Amino acid sequence: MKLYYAPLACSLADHIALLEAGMQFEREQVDLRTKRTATGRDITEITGKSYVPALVLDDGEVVTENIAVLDWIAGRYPALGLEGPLGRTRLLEALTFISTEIHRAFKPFWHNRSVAEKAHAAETINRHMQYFSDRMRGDYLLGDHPSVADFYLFVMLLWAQRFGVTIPEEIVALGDRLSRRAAVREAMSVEGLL
Ligand SMILES: N[C@@H](CCC(=O)N[C@@H](CS)C(=O)NCC(=O)O)C(=O)O
Repeated sequence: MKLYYAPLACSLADHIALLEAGMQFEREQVDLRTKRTATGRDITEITGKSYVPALVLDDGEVVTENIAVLDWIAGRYPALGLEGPLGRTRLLEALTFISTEIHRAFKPFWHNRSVAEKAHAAETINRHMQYFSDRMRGDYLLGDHPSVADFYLFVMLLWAQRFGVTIPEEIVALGDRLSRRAAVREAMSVEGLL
């Protein structure tokens, strides 16, 4: 199995999740500007979408889209998911909220849009983070143990720090807890983020 990732990209969530799950995997960095992988391949040969994350499974199947990759990992390592009749639904609900509302809201920062657009985006991001903060019932996003949704949110926290976006204190504290985990430190170290 091989993860194609880029430093500080949303693929960091999958990187952390694979390490947390103790899965055996290779990893290869992708330059998102040139679309070249570290071994000189064009990422478009691996995934026609030309972006990360892309997870190539042992049978050659390629899984893309963060929600799908994280759900796949949680399916194989249920400790990173959520128990109960609505467990998977709640997990997908959180992952989708992060992907389609929070991740997407960072676009004005990545594309260096106007000050007004960035201010509006920062307000949206803070409001969405507050939604999570108001509903946390344990040390982590969905309870007492970290799920793959925490790792995706963690990447959003790093982005918020990078762009100076204010986020609720409870979510900052969640990020601090996550950043002390061995898997998080290893993934960040490999990606050159420490
Ligand atoms: N819909 C994709 C989007 C993934 C995505 O936004 N990847 C970014 C990094 S965070 C990327 O590779 N961007 C480079 C590009 O689109 O050219 C998903 O949810 O996984």
